[in-house]
Amino acid sequence: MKVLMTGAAGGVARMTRPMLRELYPDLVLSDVKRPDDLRNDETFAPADLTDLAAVEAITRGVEGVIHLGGVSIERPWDEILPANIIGCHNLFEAARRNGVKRVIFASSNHAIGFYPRARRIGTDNAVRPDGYYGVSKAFGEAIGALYAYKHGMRVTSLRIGNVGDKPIDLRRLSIWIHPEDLVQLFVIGLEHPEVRCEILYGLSNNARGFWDNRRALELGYDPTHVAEHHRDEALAAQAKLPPDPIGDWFQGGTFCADGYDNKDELPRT
Ligand code: 15L
Repeated sequence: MKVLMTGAAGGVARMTRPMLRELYPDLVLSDVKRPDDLRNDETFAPADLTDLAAVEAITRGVEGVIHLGGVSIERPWDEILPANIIGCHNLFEAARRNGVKRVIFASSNHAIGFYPRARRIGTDNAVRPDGYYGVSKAFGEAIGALYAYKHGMRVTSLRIGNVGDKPIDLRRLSIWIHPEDLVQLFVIGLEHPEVRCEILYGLSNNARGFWDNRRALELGYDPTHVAEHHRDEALAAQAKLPPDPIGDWFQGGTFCADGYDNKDELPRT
């Protein structure tokens, strides 16, 4: 299967590329800039996501896309708009024109960041973005659904928590995903015959998880990494952080606190 990965110079790509190139030897990597750890045996095709013709060129002959490209943190709207809204539309439209069958969209927990941590949510709850970045992820899920239902593309939106070797604080004990588990979800999105239009949560085996990920489990997801194995270290790191009444309340953490000026009582639902 010829797979294209956008955002190949970013952190999530760096952690997952070594595993993916074993599974998909024809993996093509794309980004605006060349990954500084690019190997001789990796194929790199530069493209700016805001340039539809360029995105059409890199999706030609491709069967599946892992779309990690765009801005990956909260930024002003004039940065989010081109990279994450226009760029995401270009990716889906170019993929449609080229008959790409499968797209995995890297959504984020920040599409639903304004749910309180005490509430366990699934994928039927309405989005509650915690910034422009979260809005762009909700947009990506929506345009993915459009291309799935209108054009028959098989689309998987992964609401990724925090990718890394271990959870780094209290919130991450709930939302952490190890790169090996994330690769499992990529493979489900690229290959599982039942995938039509899915929203799955990207978290490892986390006892404190905020999310009901039953659909991922139904599709065979079997996370092998256990957040609680890192509990003491994560809690020690948390103890060094200053209290944050807003960020500590909501699932999205500091993204929720950033610019928060809602004078109402905290929502309790
Ligand atoms: C994300 O969506 C970001 O891409 C990542 O940098 C982290 O901030 C992560 O969420 C998180 O919530 O920890």
